[in-house]
Amino acid sequence: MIMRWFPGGDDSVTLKQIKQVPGVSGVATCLPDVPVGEVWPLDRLIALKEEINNAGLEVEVIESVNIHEEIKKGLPTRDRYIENYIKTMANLAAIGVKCLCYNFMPVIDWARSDLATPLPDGSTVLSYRHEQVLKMNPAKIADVMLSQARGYSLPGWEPERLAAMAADIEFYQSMTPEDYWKNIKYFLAAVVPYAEKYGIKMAIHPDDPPWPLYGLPKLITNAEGIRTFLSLYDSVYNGLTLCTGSLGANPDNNLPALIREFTAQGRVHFAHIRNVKHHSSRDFDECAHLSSCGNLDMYAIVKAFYDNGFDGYIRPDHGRMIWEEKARPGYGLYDRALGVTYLLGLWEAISKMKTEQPEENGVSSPQ
Ligand code: CS2
Ligand code: MN
Repeated sequence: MIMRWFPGGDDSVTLKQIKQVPGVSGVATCLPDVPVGEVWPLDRLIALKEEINNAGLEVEVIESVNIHEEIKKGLPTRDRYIENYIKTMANLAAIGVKCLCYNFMPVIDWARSDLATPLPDGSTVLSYRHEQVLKMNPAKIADVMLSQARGYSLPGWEPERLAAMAADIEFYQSMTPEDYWKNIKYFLAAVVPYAEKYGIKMAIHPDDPPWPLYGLPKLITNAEGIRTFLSLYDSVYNGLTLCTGSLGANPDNNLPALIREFTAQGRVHFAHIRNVKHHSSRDFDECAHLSSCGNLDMYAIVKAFYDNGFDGYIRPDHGRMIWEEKARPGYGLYDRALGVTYLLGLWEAISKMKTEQPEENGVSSPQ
């Protein structure tokens, strides 16, 4: 069990606080100030590892090394950025990173229409209203999101990416899904052999929200898209971050079934587990992790991971803002810590039911 943490003073949550959340052994982190496409310097990674280890935590997961737009666009200049990506992977391997989360979303990483929607209990959450998002142009979404970020960087919304946003969106609108798949395949063909060599499990994050937006290609949104993705490079090192909050925003996605399928294949390396409250098939609020607070069955979700031998990393995903906390939207300490405790509680109960059942039935367990 790990939690996401941002270094360099770009987080209201401290490593010491994370260390005090029972059951958390490490963090998923990144170097948010390295421009997308540049190599992450080894000396900075060594210092980062030291800082995290000194707090008694591990740094085996990176979230995310973002992919330069020219790779996603399939431009001839992509090779330089792919080379840099591989150099970054070598540096990550040198500090002992085992799992690399990234995404292949064109231009816009995750999108929401509001980052502080009040719930009846007075907490606030990130929310998404499809009509509202369609009415805003993408630059306006960026403004809304950044103005609500309380001064913290928003992962995936890097300034250099925003500058080119309008032109980039136009570029992708004429790209077919087939072409986009080809660009993903080209990237995987270049990078996965190095993931194998360095012992780093690649773990793509699904598109968030999991449906088309502004005519941009959105491919990693459901079981079928994930099957296609995994077939592009057949290696356990080409795997998934299975984010229940992202995939679960679409009520058509059957989360336990999806988790069973890909976990049993050994392709899920990182689980982001959170609940979501549907208002329609395209409108949702984020919510507390508990099953009763949203539309996902968290017991069935955790059980699907457990039953299929999941041995990767888990983190709670976005939390609500509660108890007057002032933090990066989605990434306060309190509600994520409650999420950790709930998820570990489910895990303990499920694992004990499994191991204790045979004795209860009078059947002796195998020696
Ligand atoms: C999102 C993303 O899952 C999340 O928490 O906020 O920022 C996610 O980390 C990236 O899209 C993964 O590459
Ligand atoms: Mn996620």
